[in-house]
Amino acid sequence: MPTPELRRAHTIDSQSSTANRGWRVVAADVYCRVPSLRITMAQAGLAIASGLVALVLSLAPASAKTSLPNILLIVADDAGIADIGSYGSEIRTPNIDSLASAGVRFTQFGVSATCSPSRSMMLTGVDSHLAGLGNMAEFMAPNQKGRPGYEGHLNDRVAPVSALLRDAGYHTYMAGKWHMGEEPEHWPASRGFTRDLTLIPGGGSHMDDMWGLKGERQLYTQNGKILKALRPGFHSSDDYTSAIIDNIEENRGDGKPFFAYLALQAPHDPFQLPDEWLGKYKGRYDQGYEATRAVRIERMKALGVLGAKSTVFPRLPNVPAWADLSDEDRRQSARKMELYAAMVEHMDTNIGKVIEYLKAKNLYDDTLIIFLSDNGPEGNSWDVGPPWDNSKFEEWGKKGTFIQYGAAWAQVSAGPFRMFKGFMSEGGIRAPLIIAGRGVRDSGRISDAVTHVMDIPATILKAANVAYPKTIEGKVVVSMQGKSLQPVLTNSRNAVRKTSDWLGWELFGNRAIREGNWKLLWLCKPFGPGGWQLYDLKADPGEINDVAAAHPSIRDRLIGHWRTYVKKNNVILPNTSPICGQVATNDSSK
Ligand SMILES: [Ca+2]
Repeated sequence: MPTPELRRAHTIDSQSSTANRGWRVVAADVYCRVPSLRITMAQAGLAIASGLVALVLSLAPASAKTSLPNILLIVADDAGIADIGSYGSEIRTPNIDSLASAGVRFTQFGVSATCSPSRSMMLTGVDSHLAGLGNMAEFMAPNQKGRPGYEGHLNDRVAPVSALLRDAGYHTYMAGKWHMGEEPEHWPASRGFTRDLTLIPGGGSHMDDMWGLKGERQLYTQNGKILKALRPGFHSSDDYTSAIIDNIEENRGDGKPFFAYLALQAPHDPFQLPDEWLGKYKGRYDQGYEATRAVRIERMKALGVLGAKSTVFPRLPNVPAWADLSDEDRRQSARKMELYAAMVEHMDTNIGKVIEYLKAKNLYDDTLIIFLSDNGPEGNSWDVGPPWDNSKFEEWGKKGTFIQYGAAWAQVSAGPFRMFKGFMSEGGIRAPLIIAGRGVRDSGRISDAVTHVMDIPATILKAANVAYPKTIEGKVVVSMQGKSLQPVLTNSRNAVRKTSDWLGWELFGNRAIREGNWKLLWLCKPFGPGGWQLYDLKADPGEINDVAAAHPSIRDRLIGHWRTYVKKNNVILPNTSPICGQVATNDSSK
């Protein structure tokens, strides 16, 4: 592979102060949004009823070098666990799959149900309700505003792994979507990244037009300064990847390791691709979503990433059977999935460019590579108006069009799991996680260890031999909650938690507690009963058999964990939520 040219084609505004941002992003322009999906009570009946020196010595073989590892963190935006080839997808992802072959695939990896809460935990190792993203900034409820943990950006009581690694002598590069604060003091450049190419808000066009949901101009930065324009022909996956490679190449060989955060915007909607990618999956989805989903689930079982007797959450009541669609509806629906699949493969191709670059420069073996998705697939849809224009079918997927695939195909992306992005059921909070490279032993393993996105910083800090601090810039830092995945990566133990350890979730008023294979779930009506349900995720990953009545003592113990979780993390249930409407804020038990 040729040495990448350093790109300086973006136009930088040398003034980066807020005052110069006359086109400042409107806070309501949210992409990482919440469900507009609404199903009726009757329809929902189905769902309800079915109701590193020391570390180097331990991470690497004794004969291995004692230098610090490079770290590459690759994040897909809204990719479902079943969208990745090595997790059962028909979508071609050979490069991500090569990481799976060289490393470990995790099957029980928990994230939050939307972007910014997940990302806050992924960079800090601390629960989102303590890190400042107790709710998404865009949906902060009146009773949450102004409260600690609900700043809507990474607050000053957490220590981002980027800042800790920078202070430990790492180069720290970021390219991609940020979504954790829009003021200059919140930007990546202010939170530990020495180089960046960043889409600051939660989403937008993948192309050079910089459009937000209403066609307004989105805020981008490069190395801490506002970008006035993107390179003509820009595509998010191509350009973020090039930026990361350019950054690594620029300082290669200077003796310092790097931490590179490739925060891809794909396959988040709008589905948009370079022209040569638009026809990649033509005709591939004419069989429809039920058939595609069934094949994926069988492949997941055959691959061993899903138990052979696993339950499957049924097709949602508001999703019509493929056979009942008109020919024109089938044509349009299949085309949306063709574009989505191409988004995933195009993203994978770019990930392949980084892997190829690392191998060509003899950096691969010294790099710990982490791939994950930040939340479940997006099953909710926007009503998008002008200037977006979807009126010409043959133009779909090009600049200026806004294609999204809706609940039916999101259920395909979620495999057997219940619901999708925005929900605390497994379809919203179970994501692919693959870790390969330096320090990972015994390639091609599948791990069912219960893991969480808060474990990512703990794993990175352990690999880099950096201690988690008690204070940062004179302020006390919230204690690390994540656990290093090192025991699993070194294949010394297939667990980082005891079976009695538990994890908690809350977003938009919906809640979950996981202890071993037990999961306590609270979904508001009509998505759940507006009360606790209990599931055995080993037997029932589809969360269709509520066993609370059969196991009251387990249910009550996990409710106790919920109360502890609320207290420990200062959880304030929102008094209004985009999914649940009015939430009973004092309801902590039933
Ligand atoms: Ca996301």
